[in-house]
Amino acid sequence: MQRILAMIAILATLTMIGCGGGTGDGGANGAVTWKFAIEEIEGSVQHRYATRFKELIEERSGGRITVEVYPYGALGTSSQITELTQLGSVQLAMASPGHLGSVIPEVQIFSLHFVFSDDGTVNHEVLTGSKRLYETLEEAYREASLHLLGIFQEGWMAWTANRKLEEPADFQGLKIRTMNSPLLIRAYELYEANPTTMAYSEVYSGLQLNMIDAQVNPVFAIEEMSFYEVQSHMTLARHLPFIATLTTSPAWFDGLSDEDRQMLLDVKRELDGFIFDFQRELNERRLDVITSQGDIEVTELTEEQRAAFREASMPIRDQYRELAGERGAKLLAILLEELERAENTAAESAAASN
Ligand code: 6CS
Repeated sequence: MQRILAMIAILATLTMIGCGGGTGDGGANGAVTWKFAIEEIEGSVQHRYATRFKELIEERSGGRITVEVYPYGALGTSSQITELTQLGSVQLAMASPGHLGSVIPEVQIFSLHFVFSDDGTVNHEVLTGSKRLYETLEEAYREASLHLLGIFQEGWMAWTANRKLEEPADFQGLKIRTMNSPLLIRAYELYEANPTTMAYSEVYSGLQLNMIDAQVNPVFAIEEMSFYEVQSHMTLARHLPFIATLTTSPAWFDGLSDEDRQMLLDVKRELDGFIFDFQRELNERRLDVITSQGDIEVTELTEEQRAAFREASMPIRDQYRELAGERGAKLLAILLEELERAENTAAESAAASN
């Protein structure tokens, strides 16, 4: 019931600000508005993505297109934003795979621990450059009434907790909040934790009131959501980069003029590199804030400690194949192959430059 009431409130807001009609061919000069909902607050990686997107689209369309950015909270939770995109009430929205797992099981490939390269540049190349990965995943998005426009990283996920987390056994019984995805739950069950899901906006109070003991998010988010203020330990395990996807309403995307669609694709391509550099710098800066201002012990796991987690996480690959079916198995094979190829290329060019 609460969910239905929340959706009604959001739809009422959209009606007030003018949803459908405002996005069509618009007035006499063809003016249109593109509504862009994000899952993070101002100052975040997604916010920088959306504001740069707005600047570029408005500039290149000569002011004909206005992009309205709705930060986290304005139009509801991640799941509600996804529903609005499926309905076509917003044209563009960020959708973290961590919240999409029950809608698109295959996307949980981006929640697998210790599958990605330790080298962020290698991950970047594969996530933004692999046509096979994109096309296979886009098929699955379409079946869920979404169009997949882009995939990008927001930085390594880090664990914060009220205890040290240096080996899988440290997770035993730990009430850790994860995003709302069946595979993420299973991933932490493999470490014998007691995972639970809740909305992003409730995590801070959940930690403060000891309803949960731990959470997992990229460093920039741990800083801006103040999670580090209510936790005693932060662990950098590089088990998984936080990956976001940019989605659009399929009907809207297909109905764009050739010129506007090309402009959109060009801007998206430009943002691939822009956001990769931005998140790297932002995460570094925010880690400095946490270590210099926070009363939290920050630990970077050694390779030996990471190896113990990697081993404990291995069964998750079969669980993913089970949950995501044939297309999921195909996606995992593609991802592993592409990562290996990109790592070999990176190693070759490093050797050549020595
Ligand atoms: O933990 C979450 O739910 C959220 N974390 C980030 C960094 N972005 C969006 C997501 O909803």
